[in-house]
Amino acid sequence: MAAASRRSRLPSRVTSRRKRMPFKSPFTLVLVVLTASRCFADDDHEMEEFLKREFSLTKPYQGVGSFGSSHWELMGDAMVTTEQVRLTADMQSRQGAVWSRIPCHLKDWEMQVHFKVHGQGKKNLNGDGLAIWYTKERMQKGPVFGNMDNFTGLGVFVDTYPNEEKHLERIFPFILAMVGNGSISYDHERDGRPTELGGCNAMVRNLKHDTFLFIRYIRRRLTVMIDIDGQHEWRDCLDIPGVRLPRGYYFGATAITGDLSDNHDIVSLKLYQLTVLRSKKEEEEEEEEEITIPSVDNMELLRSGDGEEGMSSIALFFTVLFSMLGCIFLLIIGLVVYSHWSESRRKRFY
Ligand SMILES: *[C@@H]1O[C@H](CO)[C@@H](O)[C@H](O)[C@H]1NC(C)=O
Ligand SMILES: *[C@@H]1O[C@H](CO)[C@@H](O)[C@H](O)[C@H]1NC(C)=O
Ligand SMILES: [Ca+2]
Repeated sequence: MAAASRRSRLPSRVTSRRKRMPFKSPFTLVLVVLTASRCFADDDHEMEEFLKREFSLTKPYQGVGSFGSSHWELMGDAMVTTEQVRLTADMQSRQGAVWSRIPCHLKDWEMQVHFKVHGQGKKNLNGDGLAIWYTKERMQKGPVFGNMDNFTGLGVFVDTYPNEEKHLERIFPFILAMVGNGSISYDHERDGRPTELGGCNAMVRNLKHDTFLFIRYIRRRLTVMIDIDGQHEWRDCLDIPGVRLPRGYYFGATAITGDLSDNHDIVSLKLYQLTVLRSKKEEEEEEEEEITIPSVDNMELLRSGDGEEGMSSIALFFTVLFSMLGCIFLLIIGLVVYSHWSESRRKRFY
């Protein structure tokens, strides 16, 4: 379709890996593929990246929001200016979205999101956040950062408001990823914790410098990184293998405000096609089991980990409480026994 061009701005991790990956012969390639088992599987493959213009949204956003040539469609309160696509303005009860019109059939890809969240509200008096999507559905309004609930596919949320008051250990804004299969609901009151794949905190509001979010999907491994400190360095946010996403879904970005608000801006979305070398065996395996419903391997493990974490602080509290009570109890028993003993000793002596 559109002409592909080499990317200019690479996360440092990828750049360094590329340099030391020249496969000299098919033999070394096979060797590397064989030895590079699980942990390093995704990093030790040579990669090429091409910007796919038809899935990218960049200045000057030509034709976006009008019928006709644009590959992107606006919805709700979203509007285009010369500087950004503003999903919502800093006003109450807004919903806005921008959706790709073309389904994406790429196997391995990388989405670089240049975004901006800013507003008048003081910390925790702003909301609710924005989301980046790769889903079967498109152009649906709803409660999940402006998209429908029970979506099918991947959502990466920049959640700027803590709805659940209890999680003291979690600092907001918080970036969180979720995979839906059409019947999994996003729990807004709990900031999506029951269904999260993982995430990280990210102080992205009201910054002078540019902020980026980076979503990479290679060989069923989902990696989210952020560059928000103005240092042009990517920081890991989450990295999860065994994420099964069907091909032919749509990219989109949405945002929502409620009682609290913010400007939620997309400066650019850049999608890169990744050309990843696969062994014959891998190719065959992937051909055999075409993914039709999104899912995540070992989701129970991810969840139980979270459960234990939640338990542990309560468990710790009770452990400390009961050991203190136990100590006091033992002390009293000890004192009673001692006084009895010394009394009886006195009686024996006199
Ligand atoms: C979606 O995921 C839930 C929870 O993992 C599961 O119970 C349900 O069967 C899945 N639905 C489909 C259509 O696969
Ligand atoms: C989402 O799915 C859940 C569980 O399958 C269901 O109870 C709920 O009504 C659904 N919500 C919507 C908006 O479809
Ligand atoms: Ca929230």
